[in-house]
Amino acid sequence: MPANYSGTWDIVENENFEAYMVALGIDFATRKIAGMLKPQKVIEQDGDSFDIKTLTSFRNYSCTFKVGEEFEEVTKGLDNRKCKTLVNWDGDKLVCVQKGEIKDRGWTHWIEGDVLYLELRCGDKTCKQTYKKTA
Ligand code: YOG
Repeated sequence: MPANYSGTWDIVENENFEAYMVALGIDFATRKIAGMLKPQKVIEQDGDSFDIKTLTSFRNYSCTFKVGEEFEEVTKGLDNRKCKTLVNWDGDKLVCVQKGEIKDRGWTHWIEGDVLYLELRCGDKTCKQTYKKTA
């Protein structure tokens, strides 16, 4: 039985997001707006099937996948790149590799109680986000 990430999670910490966005090539004006946002994750999980929505007042991003099955991800509204994306379990951690133009890109999620962690990696830059469960 894998861990259950389902729920609504509100951001409480967002460390190094600016450097992560620079590494992704996001322009200055967009970074200034994005840096003010308080993203919410709405996660629906059924076993190995995930729907992760990242919601903000500026833009939303939605990603649907099955653990262990590579898919074509287009990071629409983010850096608008195409990746071959694969998410795997590492114990109860969700480890994502986004293969594409940018090397060493991916993210990792894990949960401790009602806290959801997310590490976003782009090259040698890592953004560390923390979310609290609100529903
Ligand atoms: O999440 O891959 O939970 O998809 C990363 C933002 C700002 C847009 C968000 C809107 C990277 C302008 C998704 C931000 C910055 C800045 C919220 C992270 C890029 C553009 C939509 C992500 C995974 C894991 C699931």
